Amino acid sequence: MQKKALITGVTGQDGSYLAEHLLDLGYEVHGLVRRVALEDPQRRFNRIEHLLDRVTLHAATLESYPSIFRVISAHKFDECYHLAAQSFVAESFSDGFSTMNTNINGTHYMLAALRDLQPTCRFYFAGSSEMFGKVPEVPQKESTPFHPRSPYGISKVAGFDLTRNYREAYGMFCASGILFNHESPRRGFEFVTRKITSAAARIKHGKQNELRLGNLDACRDWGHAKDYVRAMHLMLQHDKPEDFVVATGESHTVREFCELAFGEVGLDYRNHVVKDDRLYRPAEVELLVGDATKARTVLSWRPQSTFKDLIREMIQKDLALTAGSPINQL
Ligand code: G4F
Repeated sequence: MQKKALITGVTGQDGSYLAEHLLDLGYEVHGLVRRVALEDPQRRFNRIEHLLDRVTLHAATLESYPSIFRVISAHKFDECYHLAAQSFVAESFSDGFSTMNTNINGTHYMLAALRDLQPTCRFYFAGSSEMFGKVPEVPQKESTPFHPRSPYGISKVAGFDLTRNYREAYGMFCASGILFNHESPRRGFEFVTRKITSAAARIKHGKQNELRLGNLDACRDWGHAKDYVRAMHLMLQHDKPEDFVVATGESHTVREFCELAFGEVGLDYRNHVVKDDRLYRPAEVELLVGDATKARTVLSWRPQSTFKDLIREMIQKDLALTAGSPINQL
């Protein structure tokens, strides 16, 4: 029997890799997208352009329970991957209210609609290492207490708690992935990794002079998004609903990322990166590094891409983009 999956956030980095992965596994893939995206496909669907004839898209928004209810009442899904969110931490400081609204209510609407209409559908919630925030231990694992440091992190803790509550209260198969930072050539330009690789490529091609960054000493555990979507799928194939940390176990500073990325194009980052105090966050998460022992042992999940592979792939794509190559197959 062909399985049917619903992905919220299918047009994003993770959604696009997950859709590809599920299609390769023989799934029928459906995605929730905002109506504005359907009206502007060239810009909004650039990450899933190559999949458009193989996925079914439905107009709905996380702000509207009726729109979600309508889609879930019209189709029977085996698995639901809830990835859509306002995911830029810095933006959550500027507008915490809309981040909370979208991320918390959106998750609650998805869970409530599934409980009422399809309680046997397996549910994946995109939790985040931002939930750990001011970390009480290193590395962080499933049992590490949360201390979020941004409205975004707080909204993800609420989503995590809602997911666990639906599992405990209604016996639904609801699992959360606690995913550490994961990047790729499909990453949005507002996130620091893509900001760095695109700037390095543009500086190399003489299209930009400097790169302004905030905290260069923050440490992150950066993996490849393509590896991380495999973990999401494995979580929903497990015999019981549980939460898993997904991470590489390696942590690097933003400065090291700069050094390697600029090094890839033969430049010294120290000649181009300018520290800008305005880009610091009101409260910073200084150090994240995950212990994915549980995912490794229970799900047999392993990341394939190394930190250097990831940077090289992102730089190559940004060099091609900057040189004016077509953006297909990003
Ligand atoms: O790339 P970032 O914006 O990612 P951040 O805040 O770690 O969050 C990402 O990973 C989370 C998983 O842990 C996800 F849940 C979340 O949705 C998102 O995908 O920033 C990384 C670090 C921060 O410490 C930030 O302060 O880079 C530092 N940084 C320094 N200068 C900068 C900049 N970040 C950005 N975006 N832009 C800067 O100019």
